[in-house]
Amino acid sequence: MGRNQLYETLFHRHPRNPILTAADWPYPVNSVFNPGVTLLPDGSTLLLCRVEDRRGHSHLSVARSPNGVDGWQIDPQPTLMPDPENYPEELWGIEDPRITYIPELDQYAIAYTAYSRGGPGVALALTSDFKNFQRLGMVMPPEDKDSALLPKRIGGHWALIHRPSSSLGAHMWISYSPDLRHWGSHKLMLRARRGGWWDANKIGLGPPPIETERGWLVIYHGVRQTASGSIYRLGLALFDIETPEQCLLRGDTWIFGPEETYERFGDVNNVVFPCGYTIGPDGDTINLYYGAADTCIALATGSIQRLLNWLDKHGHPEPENW
Ligand code: BMA
Repeated sequence: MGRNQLYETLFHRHPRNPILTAADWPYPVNSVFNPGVTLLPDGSTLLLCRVEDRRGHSHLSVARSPNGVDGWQIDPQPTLMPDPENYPEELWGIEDPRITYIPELDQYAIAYTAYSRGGPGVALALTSDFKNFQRLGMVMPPEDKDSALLPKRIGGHWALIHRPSSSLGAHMWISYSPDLRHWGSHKLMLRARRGGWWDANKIGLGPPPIETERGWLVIYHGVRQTASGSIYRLGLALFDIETPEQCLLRGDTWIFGPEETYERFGDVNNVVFPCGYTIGPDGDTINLYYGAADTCIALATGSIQRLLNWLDKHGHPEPENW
């Protein structure tokens, strides 16, 4: 139940939330949250979950379900562990994966946060079976996170959305590469607002962008600093298909935020943090999977057409980014 029904509800929480918790895990863990998501060719849902152990370090583990709601089969051991001997940037864990299926490679690309003494950076890995992974190493140095690869080349180049941080704020950027290893042509994509806004100073990509006929539909998180800590909420923006750094529409208000107990209270209070979704057979239903309070995994469902309608009504073009 939303706090104020006069705001349109775009995402409806599943009645069985939270759908996955540490209690479901086949080995000892502290928390499971922020999963990357993909629909497998057999129609089942795969979550690549961030799993935190009691050292405080995260690894990634696969949970599969025929209907995306229950009957989860969880890998009996961690699926992808940090490998600090070969990849020192993973010393303190790997976090927050975003999965993109890349038709040209017939592989899934996973953009994740690699965390170490140098800070959090963005790493890439490729897989075709979620058992064997080919690491491409760190592609964006610290401090950078909240990254996903677009599913196809833009003007002949791969495109990676990410969120570097500086003393002037944490904004969304997009960078381009001929080979997934060397990145340049960096462009500012979406700015955090300033001052009293819900998305002031710090924003980041949520799940990978949703490709629509109108453009790339982006769900992003905004972080509000308050006297009792941060509040992570979600906003909407639309970007040009051929020039994804060009923002066509951005909403002013958040569309989803922590309201239920499992979102408000946990290891980190007041966090909803989606890293992936599936699209239903109708091509319109979006099942958004999100970490709740850095503790468990929840599901909310919406309609892509309604998200676009909402942006038409409430969004406006962004002024020149730079
Ligand atoms: C962000 C990321 C997320 C986390 C969120 C709230 O910076 O580290 O993994 O869910 O903070 O703690």
